[in-house]
Amino acid sequence: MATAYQNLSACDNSTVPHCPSLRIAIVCAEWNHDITGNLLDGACQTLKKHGVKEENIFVEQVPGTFELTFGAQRMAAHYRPDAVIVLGCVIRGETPHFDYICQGVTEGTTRLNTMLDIPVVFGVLTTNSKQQAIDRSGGKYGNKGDEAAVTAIKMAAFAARMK
Ligand code: DLZ
Repeated sequence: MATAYQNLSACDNSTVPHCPSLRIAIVCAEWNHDITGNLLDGACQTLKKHGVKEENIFVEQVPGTFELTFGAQRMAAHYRPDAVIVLGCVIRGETPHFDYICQGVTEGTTRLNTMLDIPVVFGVLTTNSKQQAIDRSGGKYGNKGDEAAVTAIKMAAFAARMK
C-alpha cells in the first residue's frame, strides 16, 4: 500500500507481465465516489497499459465497501475472470462503523482468497482523513488503484503458473 515511506505506484514496470488474454473483474464501492472513481480510473489505465483488453475488464458498482465481498464473489461466478479487484474507501468517522466495515471487508476478502481458485486483490483505502485518501488515489502517494491492478496481473500470472 502507498504510505509516506513507500509509493508502490512507482514500481518497476519491467517486472509486470504483458497479459493480453487476461480477464479482470473490478468491483467498486460508491461510498466516497470521488475517491473510488480515481481508484477505478487508475486500475483500468494500469491494466490497459500492461496489455489487458478493454473488453476483458468487467466493472460493477456496489453501494459501500461492506458490500465488496458479496460483489467480488458474484463477479467471480458471473464473469469467470482470472482475478478480481475490490476497490473502496473507508474514512474514519466518529462512530465504530469504520472498524466494523474494515474488519468485514478484510475478513471477507481473505475468505474469498481461500474459497475461490482465483486471487481477490484488496484495493481498499482505510484512512483517518479525507486528505489521506486523496493523497493515495492519484495524489502525492500514488494511486492504490494502480497498485491493485499490478497486483492482480502478477497474482493471475502466479495462479496460472501454479495450476
Ligand atoms: C455506513 C458507512 C459509513 C459510515 N462509512 C463508509 C465509508 O467510509 N466507506 C464506505 O465504503 N462505506 C461506508 N458505509 C457504508 C457501508 O459500507 C455499507 O454500504 C452499509 O453499512 C450497508 O451495508
